[in-house]
Amino acid sequence: MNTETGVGSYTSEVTELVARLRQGDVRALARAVSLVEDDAASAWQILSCCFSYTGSAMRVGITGSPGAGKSTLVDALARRYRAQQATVGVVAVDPTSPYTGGAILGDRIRMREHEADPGFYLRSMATRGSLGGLARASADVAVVIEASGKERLLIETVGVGQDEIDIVRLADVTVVVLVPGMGDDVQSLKAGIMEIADIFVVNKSDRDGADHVEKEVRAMQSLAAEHGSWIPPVIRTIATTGDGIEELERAVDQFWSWLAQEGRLIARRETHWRARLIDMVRHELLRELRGRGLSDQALANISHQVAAGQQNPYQLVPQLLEPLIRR
Ligand SMILES: Nc1nc2c(ncn2[C@@H]2O[C@H](COP(=O)(O)OP(=O)(O)OP(=O)(O)O)[C@@H](O)[C@H]2O)c(=O)[nH]1
Ligand SMILES: [Mg+2]
Repeated sequence: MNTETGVGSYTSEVTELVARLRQGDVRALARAVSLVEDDAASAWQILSCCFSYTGSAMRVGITGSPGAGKSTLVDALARRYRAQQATVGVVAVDPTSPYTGGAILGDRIRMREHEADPGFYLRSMATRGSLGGLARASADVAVVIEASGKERLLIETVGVGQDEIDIVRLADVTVVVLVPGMGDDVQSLKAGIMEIADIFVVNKSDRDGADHVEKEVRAMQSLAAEHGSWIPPVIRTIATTGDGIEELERAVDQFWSWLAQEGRLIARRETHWRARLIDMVRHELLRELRGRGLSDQALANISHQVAAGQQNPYQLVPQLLEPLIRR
């Protein structure tokens, strides 16, 4: 937290950078996203400044097993939105591949195709060793991209672990992508993934077994709890040909309209923010402590001393926090 400039006032660099990205300057947007992703010193100010321009975009999360066709679906959806003049931002989070991995490379190629289109922006992200992790970084990157005026945010992530489920919680609408065959038994899917689905997609419906997957999902729909009057539909698609994309788009719109009623959207975002706020506090406290010398090495030394019984953690932690809470 930058206390020098105080809450609500920004350095001229930050004001200028955000003004430029708001005007559609793609380089400024890319720079701001990088600063935020790297958790640079100016990140907090950039985010604070950008936040006032967020809240109205529709955030659609697309998750599913590796290779299920998420990117192809995201691309197809993005094209439909662009054809309707809606601006689109994509955050593609790939925790499994190294930074130079195939998926990211593929995403770069996708981006190049859209390069001439100022109404489209894609950012690929992979795991960084940084504090706070990928869920925080992707949430922050989404804020910056939305502030650049994108009306639809598509968030792609491999649905395998808790991290990815946290990322999906960023979304207002969650699409879970399943595929026939490949031993991809719906029963073996984590219940967590089933529960977060607002819409199921059976992609690669050109393959044998689409019926079977659809039947299994319908049989397990009781797991898709807490949806009240919304029954998650099952949409069949062939992302590579565009078959079913229109139906998917319609289902997303229908869910969005359903969310808009009876305060559901606010309730959903509130759940997201409850987790995020705690995460932000933890992140900032750790950052402050690191700024005061709590390096990885120092942490290792302290841990060693505590393990060896030479330090009392219940005394140590209040001591560490003391300078931060002193008025
Ligand atoms: N036959 C068929 N192939 C598809 C379909 N959709 C996608 N594919 C192919 O499946 C492969 C993986 O597609 P991607 O869109 O990269 O899948 P992904 O889920 O984004 O993959 P990761 O991000 O690596 O997890 C590509 O070769 C696609 O062309 C489909 O509906 N039918
Ligand atoms: Mg992908």
